[in-house]
Amino acid sequence: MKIERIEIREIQMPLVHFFETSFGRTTARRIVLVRVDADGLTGWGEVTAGEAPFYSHETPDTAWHILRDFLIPWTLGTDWAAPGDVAARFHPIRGHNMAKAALENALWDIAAQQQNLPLAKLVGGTLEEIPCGVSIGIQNSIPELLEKIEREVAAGYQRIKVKVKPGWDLNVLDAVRTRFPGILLMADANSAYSLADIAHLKEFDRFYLMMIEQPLGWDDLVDHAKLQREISTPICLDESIHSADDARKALQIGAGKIINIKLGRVGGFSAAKQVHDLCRARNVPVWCGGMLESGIGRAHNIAMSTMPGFTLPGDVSASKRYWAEDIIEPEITVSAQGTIRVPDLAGLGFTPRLDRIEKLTVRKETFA
Ligand code: OSB
Ligand code: MG
Repeated sequence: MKIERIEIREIQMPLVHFFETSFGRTTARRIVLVRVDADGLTGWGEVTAGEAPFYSHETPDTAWHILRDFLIPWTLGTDWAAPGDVAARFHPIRGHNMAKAALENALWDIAAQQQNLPLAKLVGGTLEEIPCGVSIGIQNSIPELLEKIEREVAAGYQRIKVKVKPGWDLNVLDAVRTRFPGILLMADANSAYSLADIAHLKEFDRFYLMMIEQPLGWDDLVDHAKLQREISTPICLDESIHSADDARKALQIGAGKIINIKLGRVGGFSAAKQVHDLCRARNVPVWCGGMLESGIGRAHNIAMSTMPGFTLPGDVSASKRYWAEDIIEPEITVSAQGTIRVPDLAGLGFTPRLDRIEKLTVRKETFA
C-alpha cells in the first residue's frame, strides 16, 4: 500500500450529555481525524485523546504535533506491505500511542478494502454480533443516576458501568444495588484511590461487582497487585496497560484479573491484537474500552471487539448516546438484546459523512 496523501483535521462536537469521571467533566469533544489515501482507496482513523492530559499525557494538540512532525513524514511515500508494519517504524517514539493508533488504524481500513474484507475479519474477528455495555458518568445526584441506569437497562444494554470517586462510591453503589440487585454492574475509578484506601475499597466487595476498573495509580501495577490480594472484586486494568509487555507484567504479578483494551491507549490494531492474544493464551478475559469516540473510532472498536477473547460486554454503545448527529452512515445502533451487529461490508463498514465532517472542521492540514 503506497501512501500518497495524509490529511489531519480537528473537528469539534458537543456531547448530548456531559460525561464526568473522577478526573473531570467533558461537555464537548475535540477530535483529530486522520484520512489516508493510498492505491486509490481512502482509510480513516481517530485520535482518542481527551481534551486535557488527565486520562493520559496525550491531547489533540500533542497528537497533532506527533502526527505532523514525525508519524506522517515517516509514513508518506512508502509502500507498506501490511498495515501493522508502521508499528515497528513508529516504535522509536516513546508513548504517543493515540497518535500512532489513529494513523495505523486508517491503514487497516485501507487494507481491509483492498482485500475486500470487513475490517473485523482482517483483524482476526470471529463474532458477528458484539455484546454491549454502557459507561455512565458521575451525575449531579443519585436519583439522576438511577434514572439513567433504568433507561439503559430498558434499552437492553448487558452491563452497567458507573464511574466512582471518593464521596461518590459506596453510597452510590448501595443505591444502585438496592434498586437493581440483578444487573451486571461494575465500577471505574480512573485512579481516584491509593493504597491508603484499602479498607474502604474492601467495602466494594459487598456489591458483587463484575470488576473494579483502575482503582489506583494511572501508571501503577505493583500497588494494584497488593490490593488484588486484599479484595475479592476482580481488578480490571485500563490506564496502566500500554502494550502486551505491560499486560504480561501485570498478569505475572497479579495486578488484576481482567484487561480493558483501548485501541488508542495501546497504539493501534497490531498492539491490540498482541494484548488480546496474550490474555487469551492465559484465559484472561478482555473487553473493549471507549473514549467517547465519534463514529469512526466507534467503528474501529466494533471491529476489535469481534476477536474471540472479547468475552465481556465492552463500552461500545450507540451513536445517539453521545451525538445528536454522528459523522458516519449509518449511525451505530444497539439491538434490544444489547448487541451491535458487525457490518459485513468491506473496510470500516460505515461511511464517513464528508459534508458533515467538513462542517465540523476547525483546522486541517494536508501532506502529500
Ligand atoms: O476510563 O473508560 C474510561 C471515557 C473517557 C476517558 C476514560 C474512560 C471513559 C469511559 C467512557 O468510561 C467510555 C465510552 O462510553 O466511550
Ligand atoms: Mg476506564
